[in-house]
Amino acid sequence: MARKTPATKSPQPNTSKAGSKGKRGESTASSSVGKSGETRGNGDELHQHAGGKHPVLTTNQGIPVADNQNSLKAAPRGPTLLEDFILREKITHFDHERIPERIVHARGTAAHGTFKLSKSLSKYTTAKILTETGTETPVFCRFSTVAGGAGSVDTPRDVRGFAVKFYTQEGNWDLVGNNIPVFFIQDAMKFPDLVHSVKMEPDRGYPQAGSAHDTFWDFVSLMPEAMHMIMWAMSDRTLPRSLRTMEGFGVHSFRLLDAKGKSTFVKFHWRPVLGIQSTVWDEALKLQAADNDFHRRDLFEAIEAGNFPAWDLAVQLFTEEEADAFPFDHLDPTKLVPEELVPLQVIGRMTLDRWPDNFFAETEQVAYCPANIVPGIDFSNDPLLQGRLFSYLDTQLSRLGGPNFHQIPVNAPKCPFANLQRDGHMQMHAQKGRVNYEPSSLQGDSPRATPPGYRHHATVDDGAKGRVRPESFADHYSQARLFFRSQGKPEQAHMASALVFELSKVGTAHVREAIVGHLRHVDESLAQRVADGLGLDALPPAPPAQVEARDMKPSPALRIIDRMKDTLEGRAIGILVDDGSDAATVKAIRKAAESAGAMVKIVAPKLGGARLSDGKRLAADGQLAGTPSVVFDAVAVVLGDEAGKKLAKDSAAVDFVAFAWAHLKAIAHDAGAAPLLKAGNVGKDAGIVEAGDAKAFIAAAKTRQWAREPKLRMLA
Ligand code: HDE
Repeated sequence: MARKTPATKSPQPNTSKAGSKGKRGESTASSSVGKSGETRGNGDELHQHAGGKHPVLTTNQGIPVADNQNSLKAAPRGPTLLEDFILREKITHFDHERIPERIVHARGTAAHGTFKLSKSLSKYTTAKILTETGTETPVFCRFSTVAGGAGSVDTPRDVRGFAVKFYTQEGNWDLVGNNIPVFFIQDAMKFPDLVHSVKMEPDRGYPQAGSAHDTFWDFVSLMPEAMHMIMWAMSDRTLPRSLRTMEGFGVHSFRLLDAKGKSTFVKFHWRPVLGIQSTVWDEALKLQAADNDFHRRDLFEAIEAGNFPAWDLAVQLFTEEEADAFPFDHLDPTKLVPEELVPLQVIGRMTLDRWPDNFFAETEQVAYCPANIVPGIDFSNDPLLQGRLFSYLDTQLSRLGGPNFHQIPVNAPKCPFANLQRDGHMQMHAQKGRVNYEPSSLQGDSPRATPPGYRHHATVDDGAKGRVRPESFADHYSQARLFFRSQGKPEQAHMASALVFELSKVGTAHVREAIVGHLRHVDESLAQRVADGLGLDALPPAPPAQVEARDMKPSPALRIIDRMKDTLEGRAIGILVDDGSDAATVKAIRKAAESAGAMVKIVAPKLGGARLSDGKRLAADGQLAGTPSVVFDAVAVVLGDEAGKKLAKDSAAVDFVAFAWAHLKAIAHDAGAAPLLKAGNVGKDAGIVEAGDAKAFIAAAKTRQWAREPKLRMLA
C-alpha cells in the first residue's frame, strides 16, 4: 500500500541544484519525494536563465499546460494514471518522431538559396527558368552520401548526391544529380541489386557507409558496365573536401523543347565557384574520427558567416544528329560527353544563402523526383532515367506516409497549383465546393486542363518490344580508360591505392582477381599496380570483352588537382598557440589569411585560450585534442620556447603537425615550434615556411604539396 505523504512543495528534480550531489543521471527526485512528498512545481525553477517572452505551453489541442515535469499520479508515490492525456499525448508524439530513412542518400545536408539565369536558352526551350534572365528562382539543395544511414559519417569514400529543387513559376523542377557524371549501371532493373550489394551485408549488419566489402565488389566484378563509374569512385572525387567544392551533374541526357516542339539534347553540370577540391584518403579516414559532421558543419558555418557557396549551372547542348555521330551512346548513363567534344556553356548561378529553420521539416522531409519537370524540358530514353521516373514518388509514399507530401512547405510549389485530387492521409487543404471531378458544369472556378500546358516530345522509336540491352551500350571500358588516362600522376596513384585499399578488405580471392582482370581492359599498368599492391604473383586473366577498349583523347577537364583554384576562399586555417606565443606573429598570420578569404580558427591546449607574449589572453576556437589538423587546409604553429618543448611531448600536438605534414598541407612555424615539428617528423619542402613570412604561408596554403606525397606514403 502507498505510504501516505503530505502534499507539500518540494524542489524540482534534475535542476542543477537538486541534482548536484548525485552522480550523472542519478536524479534526486526519489529522495526529495521520499522526504517531503508531492512534487508539484510548474518548472519555472528550471528556466531561470532563459529570458524572453515565452508563449504558453499547450497540448496539440491547445489546452494550456501548467506542469511539464510531473505525470498525473494517483498519489504522490502511487501509480501514474491512464487519464493523464498530457503525458500520453507527449509520449505518443515522441514515439512517432522518426520516419523511415531514405533507402539510399539517407545522410544529407541542405540549404535554401536562389538561382539566377544569366544566359537565355530561348533558342532551344520555352522553359521560363532557362529563358528569363535575371529572374531569381528560389531553390532548395540537398547534398548526400549514398550508402550510409542517416546517422553515418560525412566523409566515407562514396558518391555524393547533389539534388536541386527549383521552385519555378511553372512548377517545381527537380534536378536530382550526383557529383559524378556517370552511373554504375545501365538499366533501372539492376538498381536494387546494386544498392543491396553496397549497403551493409544483410547477415552481419556491416560495413556501414562504405563499398570496401565483398558483396559490392562481387557484384561489380560481374557487371563490367560499372567499370567507368568505378574509376570515378576510386578517384579523389569521392573524397570531397567540402560540399562547397564539389561539382554536380544531372548525369542523364535530357531534352530541351522549343515552342514548335523541336528537341535539343542537354546535359546539366554544376561548377563550384570556389573550384573543386578533395582530401587525400588518409585525411578522409581521420576526418571520420575527428568530426562525423565535417561537411554539414562546414556548410552551416559558411552560410552563417555570410560566405554563401555558389555554383555555376552549365549545359552541354547537342542535336540528335550530333549525338548519332558520337563514338558512344549518350543514352547509356555509364557514358559522359567529354567537354572537349561538346563544350560547356555557363547559363546561370545558384547561391545557397539560408540554412533551414528545422532539419527534419526541411532537409529530412524534402522529396526530390526526377519526374518533376517543367514545360520546355523533357526526358530522354536513358533506361536508368526511365526507371527513376517511377521510383522516387513511390518511395516517398511510404517514407512520408501518404499521397499529400507535396503539401509540406518544403515540397509545395511556390506557384499556384490546383487539381481534383482529394483527401488522403494528412490532407492539409479544405478544398471548397461540390465539384471534385472533370468535366463539370457546376462550378466556375474548378480547375481545367488548359493548353499548351506540359507537352511531351513526340519521339519515334522503332524496333521490336523486348527485354534488351542495345548493342550501342556494349563498350564498357573505353571511357573507364579515358578517365584513368586523363588523370595526372598523383591522381592515378590515388586511384591505384584506393583499389588496393578496397580490394584488401574483400575476403574472397576470386572477387579480387576478377576485378584486376577487368582493370586489364582499362589500363594494363593500373592492373599491374593493383595486382602488386594486393600481393598477387601474376596478373589474373582479363575476362572476355564484348567490345575492346578504344583510346580516346585525354580530357584534362576530368582531373581535380590541376584544376584546384588558386585561392584561400572557402578554406580553413588553424593556428596552434599556447602561453607565450608571439602575439604579433599570430596577428599577422590571422590578418593575412583572413584577407585572403580563409576562415581562421585558434587552437590551444585549453579552450580558455592562451596568454600570448603581449600579456593578453587569446580565446581558442577549438581545444587541441578535439581539433586536429585534418579539419584545416593549412596550419600555423606559433609557440614560445617553453610551450614548444612541452607540446613536443603531447601526442595531440605531435599528431597536429605530423598529420598536416602527411596530408601535404602547408605548415608555418616559428623557432619555438621546432621541437614539436621534430617530434612530428616534419621534413622540409616548399610547404614548410617561416611563421614570420605570412605572404609565403598564404601562397603555400593555397595548394597541397603533391611532390611530398611519394616521400611519405607507399602509393600503389
Ligand atoms: Fe536515386 N533514388 N535512384 N539516383 N537519388 C533516391 O529517392 C533511384 C540515381 C539521387 O536528397 C530515392 O527519395 C533509382 C542516379 C539523389 O532526397 C530512390 C535509380 C542519380 C537522391 C532513388 C537511381 C541519383 C536519390 C531514395 C536507378 C544521379 C537523394 C530516397 C534507376 C543522377 C535525393 C528518395 C535527396 C534518392 C531511386 C539512380 C541521384 C529510392 C531507382 C543515376 C541525389 O527513389
